[in-house]
Amino acid sequence: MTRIIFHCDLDCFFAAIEIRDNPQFKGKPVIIGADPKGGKGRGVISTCNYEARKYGLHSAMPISRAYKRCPHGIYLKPDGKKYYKVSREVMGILETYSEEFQKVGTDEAYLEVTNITNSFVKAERIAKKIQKEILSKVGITISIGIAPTKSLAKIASDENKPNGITIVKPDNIHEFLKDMDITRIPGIGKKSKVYYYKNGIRKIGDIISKPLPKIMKLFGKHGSWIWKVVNGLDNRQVKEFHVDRKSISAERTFYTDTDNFNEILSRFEEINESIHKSVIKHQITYKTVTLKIRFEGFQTFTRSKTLPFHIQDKDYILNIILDLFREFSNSNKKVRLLGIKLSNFERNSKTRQTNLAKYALI
Ligand code: TTP
Ligand code: MG
Repeated sequence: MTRIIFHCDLDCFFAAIEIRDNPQFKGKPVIIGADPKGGKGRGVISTCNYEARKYGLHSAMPISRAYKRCPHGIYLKPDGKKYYKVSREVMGILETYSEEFQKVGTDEAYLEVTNITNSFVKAERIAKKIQKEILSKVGITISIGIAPTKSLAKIASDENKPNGITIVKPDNIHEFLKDMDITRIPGIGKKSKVYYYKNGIRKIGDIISKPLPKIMKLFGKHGSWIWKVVNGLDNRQVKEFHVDRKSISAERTFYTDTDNFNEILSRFEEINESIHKSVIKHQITYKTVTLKIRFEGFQTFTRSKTLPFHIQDKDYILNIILDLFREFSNSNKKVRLLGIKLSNFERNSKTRQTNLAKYALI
């Protein structure tokens, strides 16, 4: 059965919010990031709007270089709290469209609508409705990719930005991908690209045209995953959390590594909050709580505590997590990733409820 999955990604997210709140910036290059200090500033761009991208500016570019290319741009410092609030508003809207919902970053999420429709025409109508609702309630635009797998939906959402909808049907996968550079595939970054290029593979079509054993011989496991992706065989499920028979977990990476306790605390609260939504939905009680922490440089630790009884208590979990975190609070390294895992659990019958009202008009 063909699945229908959406990948929704907000357009130049931080910049879009600042332009929404300062309409006088509309049509001008707007750059969010470090202070350029007249070209002498240190640090990088977080994001910039599409006008600024015309000058070659992009996320992670040194701000001094950006200033040289675009000195007349409007440079603003990020307002993380404001963006976080907007992200929650958008996610709150998206999750009403399907029970199969997975937030994957501040500005992107997957939705699976297979249980709601098997028609790509109807799926497109749903996507338009999402765009309209987010624009009218939040005031920013979002691009949506619609495809039979998560990775194809992600590639598609990037194809027609801003405010685009791109549909990849099962019989159109190869045509859609074949001329794209391989770096469009999620999982091929700057480093692995070099290796693929060296072996004469530049376009996605170069992978499609080769049999799996040959790709595996050249690129091993990574290659076999990439081959599956480009042939529409990524069968990963859409779900908010990693839930299996034994555990439920969630983790978040900071955009910028931090040692600020307030930021760390609010990230723990955020993870805990979202895990508990699922805990309640799946009627789970648990005994073991695990903290995961990764520092700059990728050093990773886990610490667990097991209780003598099963519980379902959000505040209690946060206390345990902060207790486990104490061991690390004096390390002078910055934190890159935090995670919480609940395990050793008992699970009752699962209740599912789809918001059918949303589909009354589609
Ligand atoms: P992205 O979705 O990668 O970028 P974007 O939404 O700004 O632009 P696009 O229209 O291409 O999707 O990231 C979302 C937000 O995350 C972005 O607005 C700012 C932040 N971010 C950083 O702070 N640093 C980074 O290096 C990246 C990639 C994003
Ligand atoms: Mg985005």
